[in-house]
Amino acid sequence: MAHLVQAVHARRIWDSRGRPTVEVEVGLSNGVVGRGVAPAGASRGSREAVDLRDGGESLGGMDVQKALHNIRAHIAPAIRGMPIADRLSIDQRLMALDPSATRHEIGGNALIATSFAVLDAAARDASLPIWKYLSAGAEVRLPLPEIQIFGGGAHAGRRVDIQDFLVMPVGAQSFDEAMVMTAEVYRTAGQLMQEQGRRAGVADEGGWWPDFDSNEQALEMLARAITRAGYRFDQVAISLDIAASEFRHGGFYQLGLEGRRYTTDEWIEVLSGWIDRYPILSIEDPVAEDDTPGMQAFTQRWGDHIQIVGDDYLVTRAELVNAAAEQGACNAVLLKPNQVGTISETFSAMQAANRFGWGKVVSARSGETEDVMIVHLAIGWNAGQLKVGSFARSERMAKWNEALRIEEALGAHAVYAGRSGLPGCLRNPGQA
Ligand code: 2PG
Ligand code: MG
Repeated sequence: MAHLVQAVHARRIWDSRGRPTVEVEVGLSNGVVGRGVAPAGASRGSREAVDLRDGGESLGGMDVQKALHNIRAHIAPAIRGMPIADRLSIDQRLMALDPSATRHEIGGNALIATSFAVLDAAARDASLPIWKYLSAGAEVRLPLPEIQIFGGGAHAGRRVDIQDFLVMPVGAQSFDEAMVMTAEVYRTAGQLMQEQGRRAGVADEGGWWPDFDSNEQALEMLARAITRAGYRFDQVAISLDIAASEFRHGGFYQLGLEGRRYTTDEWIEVLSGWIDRYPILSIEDPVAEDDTPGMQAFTQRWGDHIQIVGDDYLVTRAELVNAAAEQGACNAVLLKPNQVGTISETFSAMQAANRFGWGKVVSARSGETEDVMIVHLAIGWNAGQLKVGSFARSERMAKWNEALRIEEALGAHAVYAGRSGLPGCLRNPGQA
């Protein structure tokens, strides 16, 4: 018998920054309940689905009562009575409630929390873990993780301009070993900061607070931490999220820390120098979301050597992935479900990336909860890469730990993506 959506319950909960967010529970006619939680970004692309917030004085304007109201008044009646097995139709009904790209009427937070809850309920109804429900028997791999060691940009009061200094354990043999390598590098980086009198707590996603005199100094410190932890750069490589939309003003890339401003061409020269000097294997949003010529020039120069990920630039939308591929911009997509609104649309963006042989990085947001849905998406869809912030704070660790449990459940069938999670034909950073 088909089990139907019977009840949709919305509540306010709190995220890792202590801000309100939306949680939804979807109850089925057979008593099964699925849950979903909306994450929240701090460095947001202007084309993203919006988090509907109440504005006004209370809670800094960030309360979510309007989004909760929309779930109760509009979403619940629209999906009640639909068969849970027909998840795509439910997502389509959600999309039809607010067809605008930015979902500003109904709220991207209301949509994604519901879409997540529906998937959770469908998997529970099938008595399967979400990753297994999604994979439907197809090949899965444990993702290559990207783990933040220093946080910056919008996640650290703009103490440095670059947002994420991350590592990728490309040379690990298993996800378990990848976590060991990460733990060693994270700990060593903390020790180095301590030795230099620069250890000052952590940023929003758990990476060490970036007390540096220049952006490049953070890169030097990261490379040193990898080496001191006992790894070669073909085992643990560097990845950067520049989040460049955040510091492009008036047509210039303006580095606050260094008091310098650059044209697009000059900025690409700065990044190229870093790629020449450090074992960088991936760069996200090297230029701003509206700098298409810059993204094309950067991809032309580096697209055969490193992964170039579009986050603000692509906002998890299939049509933007298609357009970028046609223009020769980017060779990988960041997949953040709340950036677009529903799981189905996130999947479409991934399928578009698949058609071009691009890399796919499933990503959490800087504002998170203990929810681990994102890990199941990365594994169940065989995306190859996963980014959920640093190696501290439980909203991050919950996700790495969930991947370890899934690796164990897969037993002898577990395959760690490692380097194969990246697009093909990149350079060997060991020779950088
Ligand atoms: C990003 C994310 C995660 P935010 O830019 O990739 O690091 O940040 O969620 O603030 O957009
Ligand atoms: Mg980003």
